[in-house]
Amino acid sequence: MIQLNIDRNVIEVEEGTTLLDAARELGISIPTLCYLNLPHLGVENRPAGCRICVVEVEGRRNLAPACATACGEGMVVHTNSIRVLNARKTVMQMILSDHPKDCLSCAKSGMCDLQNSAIKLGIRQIPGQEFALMTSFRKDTSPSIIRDMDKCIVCRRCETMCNSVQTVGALHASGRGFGVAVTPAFEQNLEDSTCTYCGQCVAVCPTGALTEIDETTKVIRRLADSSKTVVVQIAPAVRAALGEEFGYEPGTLVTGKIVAALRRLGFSYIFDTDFAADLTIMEEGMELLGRIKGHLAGDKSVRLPILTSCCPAWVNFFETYYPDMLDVPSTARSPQQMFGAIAKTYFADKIGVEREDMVVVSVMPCLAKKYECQRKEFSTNGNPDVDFSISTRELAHLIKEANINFGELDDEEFDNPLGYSTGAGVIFGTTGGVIEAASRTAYELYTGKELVDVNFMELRGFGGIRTATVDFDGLKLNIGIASGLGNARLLLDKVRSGELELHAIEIMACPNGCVGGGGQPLHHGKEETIRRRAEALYRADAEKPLRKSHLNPYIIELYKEFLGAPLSHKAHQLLHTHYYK
Ligand code: HC1
Ligand code: SF4
Repeated sequence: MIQLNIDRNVIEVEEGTTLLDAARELGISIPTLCYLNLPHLGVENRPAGCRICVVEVEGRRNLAPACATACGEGMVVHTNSIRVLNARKTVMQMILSDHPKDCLSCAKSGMCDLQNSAIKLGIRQIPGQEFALMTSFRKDTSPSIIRDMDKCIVCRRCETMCNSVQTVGALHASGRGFGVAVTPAFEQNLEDSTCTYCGQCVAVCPTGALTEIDETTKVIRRLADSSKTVVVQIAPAVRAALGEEFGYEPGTLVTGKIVAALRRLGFSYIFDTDFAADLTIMEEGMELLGRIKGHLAGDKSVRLPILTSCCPAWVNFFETYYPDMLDVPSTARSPQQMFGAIAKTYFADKIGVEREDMVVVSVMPCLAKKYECQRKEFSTNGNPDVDFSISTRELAHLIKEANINFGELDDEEFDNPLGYSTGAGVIFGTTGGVIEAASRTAYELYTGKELVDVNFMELRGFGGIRTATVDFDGLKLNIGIASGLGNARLLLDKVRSGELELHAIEIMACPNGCVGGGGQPLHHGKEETIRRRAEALYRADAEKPLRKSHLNPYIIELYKEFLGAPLSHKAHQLLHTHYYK
């Protein structure tokens, strides 16, 4: 153990502890900007690049970055001496000297770490600004994300997320001095890189350098167009997180208030992606059972395991890295896309609206859903099944912009038929939820028996890679679950090499599933926030009168009136897809 003195407090720490961690243990807050510690993901970003966390160590000539300086025996440290405060201010002024000053119109305004740090440090002027040459980079726009490197402070948090957590490797720092920027290889556009649009880089970016494509203006225009019927669907994970934008604790369920807010915003029909999640289970569950039965009958052409395919960043990832395994994922479309296809056929017919006059908007915790809407296989004659996908954050902006007092809204109910869901549809939003939902239905359809306890506790948890065996009345099904693309890669490599034999695998690109999505209120990867959102979804499930997708009366009606049966020709046309190398 090492003993040192920080701001006149004596503390004993283990060897290797940084000054930042030792100070935090004492309850002393040292500001940071580039530093990001996500122990549950096994990553710590501390390039010691920003220098905002400098502290004074007696006997040393230079100030030391607290995030990257190990405690030493007998050290005497001052975290807020005049010298330290002056240095931090100068460092901030230098960072700002090469940073755009358009905070008022920046997408991250109000939630920007750089802006907040500048406020805390009392920055009122930037000396020499009139002579400074601002570095300017071209903006890079992709279907989901905008890169504005003028606003990059080279904290490299995005690199850590993309490379160490997601193992995608789409972003690297390049250049020197003022010309340094974080970019895909050869400075190509994100769209031409291996980027999956998972949005995890956006979730940790402390400035406006990485933001989502904002579709709210287009949505407002459609809402103002009286010739359009604008239908909205809300993804499972949104209801457990949107409240954070309005001062609620993480994990507060605000489903009824979201419905009420969307009605006030002028949407014609307020529906639930959870309905489509129930539909996904019907299609994917039948596909799973079909493959298992074929496998048991000795059919060598049957591919197992089956992989879930509802996460577009994951689809993007396996198309890039596992082109030899494209027949393994389920062909079921994601709930977002199933919803769009059903809304613009079955529901449009029901209410007598032409496809071209219906606009489908989705509210998603995800940025890759924007890209998914644009995949050409999800459109008819150029008319997309889902017109616009906005993130949870964008919905919060819409509500604030419309001056709606969210906290005072009374709960309202979804419209039917596409607004009714079972508890199985709700848990899609957290890691393990899709495979648990599928197991509830597949169990009853396979065994013909009632599943009394629907809680498959063995499939729940927050570990990045999990395996479990579920018992279908004697048939043991080996299930794999991974969240985070790095974990997905580890799991899939084992499947590819034959080291792991599984029947079904659920994969979600974002660590801990959609609750931790890149479009959610900025969580900076904090596990506790994401965990509480997940717990909220399990609570919502437990409170539902029906908890098995195949019992959803509106799903039963949909098959009876329109689709026929799961995996029917029509179901294949509207609800299934294919993948590209
Ligand atoms: Fe998800 Fe899904 S669960 S992918 O995480 O299958 O985004 O919430 O909407 O489509 O239902 C996201 C969440 C979401 C789809 C569903
Ligand atoms: Fe990497 Fe995901 Fe960001 Fe793309 S969206 S650059 S894959 S972290």
